[in-house]
Amino acid sequence: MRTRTTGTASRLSGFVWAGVAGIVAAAAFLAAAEVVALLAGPTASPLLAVGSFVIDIAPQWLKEFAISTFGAYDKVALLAGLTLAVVIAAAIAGILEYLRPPLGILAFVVAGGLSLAATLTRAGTGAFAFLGPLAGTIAAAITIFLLARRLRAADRVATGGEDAAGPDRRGFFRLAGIAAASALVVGAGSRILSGVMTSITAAREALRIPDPRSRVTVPEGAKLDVEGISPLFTPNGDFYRVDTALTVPEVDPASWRLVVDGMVDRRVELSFDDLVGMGLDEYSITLTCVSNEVGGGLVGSARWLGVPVRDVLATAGVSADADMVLSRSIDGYTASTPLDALTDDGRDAIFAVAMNGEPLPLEHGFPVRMVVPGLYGYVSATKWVTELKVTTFAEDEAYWTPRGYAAEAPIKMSSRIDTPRSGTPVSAGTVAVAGVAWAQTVGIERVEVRIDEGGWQSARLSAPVNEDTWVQWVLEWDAEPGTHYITVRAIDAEGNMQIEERAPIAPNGSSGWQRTLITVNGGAAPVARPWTSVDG
Ligand SMILES: Nc1nc2c(c(=O)[nH]1)N[C@H]1C(S)=C(S)[C@@H](COP(=O)(O)O)O[C@H]1N2
Ligand SMILES: [Mo]
Repeated sequence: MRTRTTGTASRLSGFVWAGVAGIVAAAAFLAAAEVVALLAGPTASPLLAVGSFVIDIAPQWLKEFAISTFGAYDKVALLAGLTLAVVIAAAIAGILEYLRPPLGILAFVVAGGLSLAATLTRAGTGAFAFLGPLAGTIAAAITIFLLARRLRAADRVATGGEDAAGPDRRGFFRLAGIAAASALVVGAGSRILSGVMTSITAAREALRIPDPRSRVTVPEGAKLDVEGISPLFTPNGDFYRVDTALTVPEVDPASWRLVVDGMVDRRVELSFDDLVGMGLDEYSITLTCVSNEVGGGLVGSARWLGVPVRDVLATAGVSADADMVLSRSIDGYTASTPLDALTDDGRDAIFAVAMNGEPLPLEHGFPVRMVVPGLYGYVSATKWVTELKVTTFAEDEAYWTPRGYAAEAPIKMSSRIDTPRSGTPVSAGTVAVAGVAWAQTVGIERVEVRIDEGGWQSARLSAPVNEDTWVQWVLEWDAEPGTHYITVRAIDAEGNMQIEERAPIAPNGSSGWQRTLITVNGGAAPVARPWTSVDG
């Protein structure tokens, strides 16, 4: 005999299992879409399409929050959040189908429609991209239909007085298990297979880049030997990465083309071999992100092998009325670069194909990206670049322009303290205060350091590689026990002082002098006042 209590318990467990059924159906959706994406092209993968869509429509403050909170893991956080949302929504759809069929199926159809919309709005989707979400929706609808039906049948058996673990509930578990297992196998299998099939990594390893005509000369004294200072050239593995791409675009150098069109005499199309055949040289350039806070890490230096953009533009013949070049990436990202910055003889704007002695890493734009000294990355450093449209600022707008960032954005001179670090106490005595400073296209003349409210002292600079590359600086400090503020500022080769006034990263880059609070151990340390604010 069943009592009222077990009846309620069975109802409750019915809800739970209906939720599980919804999640299994969602897994079936993803697995079916994934296996179809294998044939229809990688952009048909619905979770990633929805993720990319979210990145594009997310308000600017949210993106800034994500970058500042999760740093390089911002995309991992996005995917985790998205997965959680999908799991919750799927469980609700399962319960709906259990209580009010076919509301659950309807929910999956709506979700399928949304993911279809997200997929179709991706740049570079193939003609069959719709097949992924379609297959997913069908798989999910069938799964949820069958599972919820079993669950309801099991309830009827239970209310009819039979044991709830009777044949129908067993049937539900069997079916749910089979569906979940096959979703897992099919989903994971196609992911792995697609990794093997589109092995851009192999293409990159096989790529032979011709020797450059010239190499960067690194002068004696260009590298200071200080523990904790940023290396002169940032190793590729440590180089910051910023882009809107949820998955790294896979561009085969064999089929890569660069198109130059717009306000030109003739449209030009170059293959990878055509480009590197124009003659490679090595350039040392420090790249900086507009999102870099004062003292932040979104800046790095590398030796790039590249071809001047001006040489490529010259083959197309640029109209005198143009004032901007809109560079476009394979994934649809665009940047607006002033035409002058690309054609000036004095500025080494390049198409880069190699970074620190190897082909561009995939996440840094393989096989070809732009690098323009003196302009923030978002207005110049287009990765996976495939098109240059010669145009005007009046006519065209780049990705970040309607999202709260300036259409033109030269890099603001800045200086950074690498060591000592706030939060890592040092011992009293001689302490090397050191870091880097950059003023691309002009060069750093002097770096000055102030301890507490003392006078400004000139730091020793490394020998500059060129005006486009940061310099290292160091100051020996006789540190006394206690807490101390260290402030740094730079002066460029034209005598300009680094801007003291603080500015946020939007709309055109942060400014201000970095000030850091350092604890020096040893002796009787004065007690730090708790109300002292830590700045920078
Ligand atoms: N295709 C593409 N290129 C891009 C971006 C992007 O989102 N997509 N971001 C730009 C920004 S904001 C910066 S700061 C630099 C960063 O280059 P890195 O990731 O190699 O350091 O790339 C630029 N090029
Ligand atoms: Mo950036």
